[in-house]
Amino acid sequence: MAGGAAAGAALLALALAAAAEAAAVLRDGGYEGLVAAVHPRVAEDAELLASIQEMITEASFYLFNATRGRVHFRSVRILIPPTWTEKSYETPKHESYDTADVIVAPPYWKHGDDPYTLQPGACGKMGKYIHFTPNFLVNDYLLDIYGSRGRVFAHEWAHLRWGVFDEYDSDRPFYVTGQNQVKVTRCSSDLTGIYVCEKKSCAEGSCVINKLTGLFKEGCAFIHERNQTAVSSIMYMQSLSSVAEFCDEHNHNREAPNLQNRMCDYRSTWEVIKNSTDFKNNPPMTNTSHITPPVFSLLQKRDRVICLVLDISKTITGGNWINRLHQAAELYLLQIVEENSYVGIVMFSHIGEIKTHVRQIVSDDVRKQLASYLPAASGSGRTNVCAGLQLASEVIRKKDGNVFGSEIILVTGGQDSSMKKCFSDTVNSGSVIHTITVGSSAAKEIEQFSKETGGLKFFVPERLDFSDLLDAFSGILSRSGDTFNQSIQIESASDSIGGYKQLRRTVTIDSTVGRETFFVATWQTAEPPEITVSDPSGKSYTNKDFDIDSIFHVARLQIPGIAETGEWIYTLTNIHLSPQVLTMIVTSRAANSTIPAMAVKAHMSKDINDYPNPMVVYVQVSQGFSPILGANVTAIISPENGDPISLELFDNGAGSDIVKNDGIYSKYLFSFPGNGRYSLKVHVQANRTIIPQTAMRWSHAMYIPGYVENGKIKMNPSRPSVIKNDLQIRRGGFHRTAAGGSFIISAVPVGPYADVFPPCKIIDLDARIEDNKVVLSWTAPGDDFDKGQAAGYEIRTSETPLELRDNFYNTTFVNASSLSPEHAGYKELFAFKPEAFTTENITIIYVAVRAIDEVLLYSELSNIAQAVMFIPPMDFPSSNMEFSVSTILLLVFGLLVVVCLTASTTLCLLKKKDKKTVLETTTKLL
Ligand SMILES: [Ca+2]
Ligand SMILES: [Ca+2]
Repeated sequence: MAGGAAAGAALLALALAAAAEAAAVLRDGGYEGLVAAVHPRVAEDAELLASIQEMITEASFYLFNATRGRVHFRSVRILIPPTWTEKSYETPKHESYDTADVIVAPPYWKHGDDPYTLQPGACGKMGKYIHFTPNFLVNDYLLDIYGSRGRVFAHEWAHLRWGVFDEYDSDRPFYVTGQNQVKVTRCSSDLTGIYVCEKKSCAEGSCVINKLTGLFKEGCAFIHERNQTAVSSIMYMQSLSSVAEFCDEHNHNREAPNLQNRMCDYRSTWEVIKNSTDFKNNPPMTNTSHITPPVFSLLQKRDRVICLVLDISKTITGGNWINRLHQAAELYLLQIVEENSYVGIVMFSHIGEIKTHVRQIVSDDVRKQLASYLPAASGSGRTNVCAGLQLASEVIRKKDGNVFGSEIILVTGGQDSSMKKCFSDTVNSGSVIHTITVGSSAAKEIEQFSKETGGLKFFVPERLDFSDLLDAFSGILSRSGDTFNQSIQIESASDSIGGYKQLRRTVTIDSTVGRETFFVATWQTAEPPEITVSDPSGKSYTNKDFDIDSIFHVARLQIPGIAETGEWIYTLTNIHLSPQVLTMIVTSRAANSTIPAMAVKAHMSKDINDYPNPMVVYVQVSQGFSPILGANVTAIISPENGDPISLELFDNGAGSDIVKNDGIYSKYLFSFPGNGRYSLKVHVQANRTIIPQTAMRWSHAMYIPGYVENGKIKMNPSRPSVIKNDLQIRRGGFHRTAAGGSFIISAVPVGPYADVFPPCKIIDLDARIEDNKVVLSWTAPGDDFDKGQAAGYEIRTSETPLELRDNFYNTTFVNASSLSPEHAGYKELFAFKPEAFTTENITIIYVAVRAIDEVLLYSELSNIAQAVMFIPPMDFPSSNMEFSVSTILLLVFGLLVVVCLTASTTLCLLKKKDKKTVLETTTKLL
């Protein structure tokens, strides 16, 4: 991909897919409506489309066999970006780049074509999307490195859909077994191959054992035989032609220190897959002998058509609904909605009225003209959502006769029992419906419109004096992947300010944003507050620089050109005696089309939750596909009534956070003041920007170093080296806010509340051996999930992980009474001398921990940690093995000349006399 390679060299403005559920649905053993979307920055290439189809077709048959006739792909939709030539493609309905199962986009880091799956949840939870690079799809030299594309697809699909993890581990490629043998982290352990050293770091040119760890030193790689008899596993090395199955309970390698074992409690991938919703709800097909290849449809969305459908029947006690609605919808039209979109406006109470048919936004004047059509007065009391939706359909259809792929932004707060009348027609029309539900009296079915059409949904509490409605509108962005043209919310602050008092804050504008920067203030009284905004150079803007709308109480300032990078200070002074709510919203857009802006996405683990089950709040902070570390992330969760809940989120690999330092911050949410709707909003702030350069922490396809084929080693080119520094730290911080949608809570009892919340599961338990002692470390959970302080720990050990998992009470108890738990989030350290080590010749033990709270509620069992007692190696190899070793090494020696010629950057030396080279599978190999 010539264009793609050039594009890949620069960091591009890429979107991370939003938090929507996977698009594909499983029916009668076939996945239907799988969406693969191409990023608008990918150069047009028909080969790419052919390759996607070929890949998924191959995957369908492969997966059908691997799952023993349970699943295959029946229909696939490929979403072609609007940047490609217009052809006779179909028009998408609800599909979008942001909600696709599979995205094709330039690489996530500079040299990486590793396909990967964004998988932020626990074992068995669905991931967000699979990312393939254009290079991976069209360049055949990568076939040797990753194996056939269809098989890679099957591997990634298992990550995405069934929440299983990789069975290799680049951090721990080798391990020492209970029999004191060095082995390769793999599944199944029937796979054969030899050890080869491919780096200068190997002293004698061959694999050397580090006497301290018992493992091979860096640079040693295990090179698999290309022709094997082992059939497992797809989550390890699906590229091998013999591999056609997942590891199951019979051949699963329980000793391998990989993510699958750690995350899934030593269950095999097949056991986890069998337990997935897909498999539980879909019995095996009765006739499994024959399946047809998937059917592909090619879709392309040209114009973005939006209709605002605004409820003017709503009343709010002590507030002015029309004012609030006007302020927020105007903000959307003037600052948020992307250039070139077509926008129309409908309002409704008991009847609907078309305010304007669609106009294309080609200038600021069009934006202002559209805003002039916004409703200025409230309507009669009754609410008739269908009246509004029917007119919206008319407005959209008038553009070019087609409703498919259009968007409706429905804002409503009144009671309406007649929604059933138009529900199915609306949902089936092909429009995506984004809903903003206001207050607690809104009809329960509103969110169903979003759910059924893949739209966004927001909730705004009745306390309309805050900025929630403005934030909801700010969160409705195009979902095409074109982040360069999207609005970015930098600041959203609102507070009740006393007479003659000030709202004064500092907001950092970073170098990735600054184009079309707006400062917008709102207030309640007749006269505006005194406003000042100072830029980093000290230049001040005051009321006279603002565009002030005294009817709707909005003041707007657009900073000319690109807003200066640095700290901006704003002050709103209430010039009245009585207190009033003042708000300040700052939005901007990316400064540069080739440098992605720092972006924030927030979502909840579920849409609907029953007390006392916990939920998880996730916030992803990124620049393009690169994670941003070290940010302060605060989530604000607002109920229908009562005070908002504030939570601090962490990216520490503990509690709810599955992976440390991946830019995904999280926290448990479990305490709710009542039933009903809740909204999520996040504030992200950092004083400096930290981006790891080398991290590839997500579930990704293996970069295969080479194969042994017919007794000869054939190495692939080494992975392109990356910048040595692990972290890139940039001067200067940033600010962001984002609306994260809404969710519904039920079954919350009326107080007083008993403690029904156990400590959370410990997921980062680590065990190592020091001086005949087992040293454990983990992050402390709390009394309630990850909050507070637990009362104690129960620690047990066993020689097998399964005994700990399935029979915890019968395993060896460790006296931990001296251990008093730390506050949640702090590190625990505990050492003990295991009895087993003193009495028997045992070198490997497994440890697990449960935390206990004040009312004797137990946490789930922690991850099961493995500690290996290393005894310096026996004399390797035995005399009859030596023969084998020499034979192999001679072959290797003959070959590496070739390898060295073709891959000159790799220093490949192997000497035939190294006794420390352990050939685990010698007999099988020869
Ligand atoms: Ca994380
Ligand atoms: Ca508790």
